[in-house]
Amino acid sequence: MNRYLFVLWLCFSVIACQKPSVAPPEPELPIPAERQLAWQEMEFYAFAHFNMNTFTNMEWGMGDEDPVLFNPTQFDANQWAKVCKEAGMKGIIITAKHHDGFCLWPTATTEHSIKSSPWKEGKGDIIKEISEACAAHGLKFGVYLSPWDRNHPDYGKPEYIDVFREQLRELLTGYGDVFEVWFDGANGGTGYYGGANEERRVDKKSYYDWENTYAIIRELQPDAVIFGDAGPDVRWVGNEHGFAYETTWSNLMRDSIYAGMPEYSEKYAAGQENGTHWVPAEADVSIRPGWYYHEYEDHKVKSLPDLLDIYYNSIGRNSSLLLNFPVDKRGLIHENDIAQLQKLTEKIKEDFAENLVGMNTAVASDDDRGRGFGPENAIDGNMETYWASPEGKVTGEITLQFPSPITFNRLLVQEYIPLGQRVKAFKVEVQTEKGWETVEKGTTIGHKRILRLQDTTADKVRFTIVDAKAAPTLHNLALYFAPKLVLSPEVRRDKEGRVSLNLPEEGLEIYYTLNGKDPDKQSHRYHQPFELLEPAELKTVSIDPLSGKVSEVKSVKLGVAKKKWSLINGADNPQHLFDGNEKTNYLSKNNEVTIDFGENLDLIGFVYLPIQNRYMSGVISHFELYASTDGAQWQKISAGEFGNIANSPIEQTVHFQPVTGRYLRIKATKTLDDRPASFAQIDVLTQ
Ligand code: FUL
Repeated sequence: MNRYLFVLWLCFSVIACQKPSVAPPEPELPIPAERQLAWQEMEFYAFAHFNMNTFTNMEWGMGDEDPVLFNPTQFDANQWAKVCKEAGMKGIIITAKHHDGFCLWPTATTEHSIKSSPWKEGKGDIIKEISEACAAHGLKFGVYLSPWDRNHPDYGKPEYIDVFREQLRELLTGYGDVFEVWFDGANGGTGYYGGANEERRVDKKSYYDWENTYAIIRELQPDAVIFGDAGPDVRWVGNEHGFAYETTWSNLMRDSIYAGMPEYSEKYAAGQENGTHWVPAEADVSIRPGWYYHEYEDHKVKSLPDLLDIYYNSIGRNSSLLLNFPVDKRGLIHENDIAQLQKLTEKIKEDFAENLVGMNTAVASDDDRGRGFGPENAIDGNMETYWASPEGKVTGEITLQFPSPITFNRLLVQEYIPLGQRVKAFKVEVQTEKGWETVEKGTTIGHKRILRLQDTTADKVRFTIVDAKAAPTLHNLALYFAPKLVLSPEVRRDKEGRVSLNLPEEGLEIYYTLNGKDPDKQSHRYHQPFELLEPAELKTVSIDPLSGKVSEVKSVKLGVAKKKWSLINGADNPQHLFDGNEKTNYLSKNNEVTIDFGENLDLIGFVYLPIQNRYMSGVISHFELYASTDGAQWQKISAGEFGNIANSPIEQTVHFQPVTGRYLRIKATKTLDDRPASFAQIDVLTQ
């Protein structure tokens, strides 16, 4: 063979070896469009609710707000972008206009915008600064534009649709690439509407003529995905707590749905196996109870266990995660929110630090399509290659064999979605002395499915697709060992004086002391709730027996138990006052609560935990306290105001001169909203 022919032969052989020698699976419709595939890769990105509501302490503004109110003191788009980038988020979607109609850019369509605000003397442009900061930090940029506009005089009339479309054009032409356009399903109702102050309902199905609005987006930003209840590209997950479903299809019966339809969440949000269009789910959730900033929620930023649940129940269930920051009045992401976000990011990094399926793992399948579609493609780290069952076969197995036993508690699996979502049922098994044992069963996979499993040790793991719509494909199968989340236990004491210590994760040991010393492995080991009637300082710690990692010590000062306490002349549900559960509330009848301790106590203080609900009612701002030994003669022991309780509804403690009393009366002389006084919990301090 001459040299030229040899080189040609070599090239052919190399290509022939690499290229699959059998046909790839036929696409199983529906399949994602290019723009959707690019979006699927993003997985985790930020929502920023920052607009007029930030300055009026509202969630839904009425539309009559004075633009003069919009005036952030330290707005810094780079701070937002830096925080998001460092957390591994891939983009930011900003509320360019919320329901109140105030526009964050100098639009030509209305005077109700940043132009009329004092910020930068009306010459500023928040959208410009955010889009530029995103570009500078390598983040994608998206816009939320509320279809409902409670300010515009023409809302509800055909003329408004032109205004809305013009606003969209401005946003899609003036600020570079847009990755997602977000349309809210909340539409129509009361509003100011240019001074009309009336209710305007619209026909959600026809008023917006969505098809022609979408056409503008396709023309100006062909790569942008459009979000709405019904897509067309990305759909709402159907709740605002950030959870997708055990069974989550990206396929949707799109033509049966319109934005804001009442039965959407129940009937459509999980997608449908036989859905006609590819419209994957996006889980939107705020890091605080509200979407907008309220100082009174500074202590309510979601905990790490809550954020982890959101992560695993969204990204781990075939959905993306759109995590909202209620940007504060300064124009910054609040430090409490950043702290929690960082904890989440670090924990996720830790959980997925090392894929245990590696170079030394032997992989086999019961059957595959042939050369180019073998099981090695599911573990090669290459997202373009995949394992596939033969055409017509709707099951399949991949077995992983490790040189020595591994311990894992996370399984991550991905279908090759460019060919459609196929898997309907799967199971995970490990080989034990007794044979194959099932560790977990599941339904859908889609773009990504992550299972949180018990710690499992084995050297052979089998992943079986039990049923699928068509020959299954997998392009990634990985196992991880996530270290335990070693947090100090939550302490609760109920009315009977039973103390329980709770952790979000199983498998940790809990130790405690009652003598003021820091607990360690020599201290009391907690197994079940125990009775503690006397006042004590309870210190607790949790320890991971595997890694030896120890949590911070938590110290709680417990007063006298409430076993003998009773309420005199109370309203319904008196137990809610003393049950140690901050999620239940007691609503007083007459702004007064009188407690009988069942014995004389040497009182030195009173503790009030106001209602912790998202929407508060009856929060006490002014109070008087009275004590009595016989329930007849009353002595006033304290009176005052809970100064900042509107902004910071945390536990309030009142200290007073020592007094002996069997009875205590709390009189609410004023509540914030003049509704009957409410209580999440009350307690007393004794000598
Ligand atoms: C909802 C809106 O009404 C909320 O105010 C918030 O913007 C949330 C993301 O969507 O439908």
